[in-house]
Amino acid sequence: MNNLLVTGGAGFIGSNFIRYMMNKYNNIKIVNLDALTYAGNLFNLKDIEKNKNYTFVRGNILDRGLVKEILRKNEIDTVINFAAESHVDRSINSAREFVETNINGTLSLIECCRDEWQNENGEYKNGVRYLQVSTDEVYGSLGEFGYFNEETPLQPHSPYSASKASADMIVKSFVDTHQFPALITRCSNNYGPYQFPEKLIPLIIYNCINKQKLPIYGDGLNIRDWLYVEDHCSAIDIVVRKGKIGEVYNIGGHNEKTNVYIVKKIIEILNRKYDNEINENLISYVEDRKGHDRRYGIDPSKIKNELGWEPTTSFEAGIEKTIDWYTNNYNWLLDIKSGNYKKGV
Ligand code: NAD
Ligand code: TDX
Repeated sequence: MNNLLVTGGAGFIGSNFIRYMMNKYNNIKIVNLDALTYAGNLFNLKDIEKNKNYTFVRGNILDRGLVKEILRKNEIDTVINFAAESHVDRSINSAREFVETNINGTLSLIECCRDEWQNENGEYKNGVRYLQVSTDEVYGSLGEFGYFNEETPLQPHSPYSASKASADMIVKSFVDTHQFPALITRCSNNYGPYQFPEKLIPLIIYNCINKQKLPIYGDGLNIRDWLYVEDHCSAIDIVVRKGKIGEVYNIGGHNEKTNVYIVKKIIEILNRKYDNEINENLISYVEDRKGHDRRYGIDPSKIKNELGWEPTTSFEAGIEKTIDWYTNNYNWLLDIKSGNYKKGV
């Protein structure tokens, strides 16, 4: 792996991944292709933008001419596709962009890679790899017991998860039909710095700081399996380098919490460290999300046993670090909430 194309690198996980890779390796070049939708933000990579091994290109993964030019000009040997519409609530309001980027965008990207990487005898260039960043949501919802493993049937419920599941099937079909050198990762819920404040954890932090109501959907007992974003980054780094072509790897750290637990934990930490007027009176139970999945839980034994990956940040440490980051970077939150980060873009 020498020349990496990261798509969606100006978003939450993509920007953390680029930072992780730039800090870890000094011999890898990264091109970041991002359309800078509402979720993409160059403020996320301020500390990286001058690195000589890093290049940013504003563009859409659906732009075949641009994607092929990037692949050719930079002799890209590894593509990691983070680019997506990622918010479930938005997909409930309007699914079209999700189909466009998540399904058509993935298809377009892998077709471009195939065109650039495969010769007329059907052989691929040495060492080329494509990694599709997918999600545990493709498996649907669990009952009280059991976990998602890589053999769990796909049963997506939201337009978002259906679009991600469709993309996974397209990628797999290219592996099976064209021996396309792809891998798929399916991670549980991420949290950490630079997450857009529409998602539960940064939204609750922002609202607490501003003493606004803290909306909890339904009874608040839905369960998510939370992973610190840097642990997701280290898992992707291992899978893309050591994973077996054609395989799926689930990523998670057995850290299941109800939404009520998460909200109360954030209140407790902010009350202790930031402002003792932040308290549980701010909690407001609101109408449930349509089709709300009850529980996610990842069985990470494959990635652990086959590739030796394990998370290193406990939830207790990760949530403290995350809250410290948002309170120390409150201006980032303000810029995002006000839309200022889009000025000049
Ligand atoms: P995000 O919404 O923060 O970032 C998405 C990025 O993709 C943005 O920078 C956006 O500008 C860019 N983008 C969107 N459409 C594009 C297009 N057509 N062309 C180029 N760029 C485009 O998302 P995230 O939370 O960082 O998620 C990244 C990936 O990880 C997604 O594929 C998501 O499905 C997956 N994932 C996320 C989580 C999570 O908890 N956030 C968990 C598992 C998997
Ligand atoms: O205001 C809220 N109140 C609330 O109760 C919000 C925004 C969410 N919730 C609930 C819904 C979920 O049960 O909190 C839980 C987490 O919600 P989100 O942060 O929207 O995440 P989720 O829907 O679980 O999806 C996330 O994890 C998997 C990412 O957004 C996806 O991109 C990823 O694939």
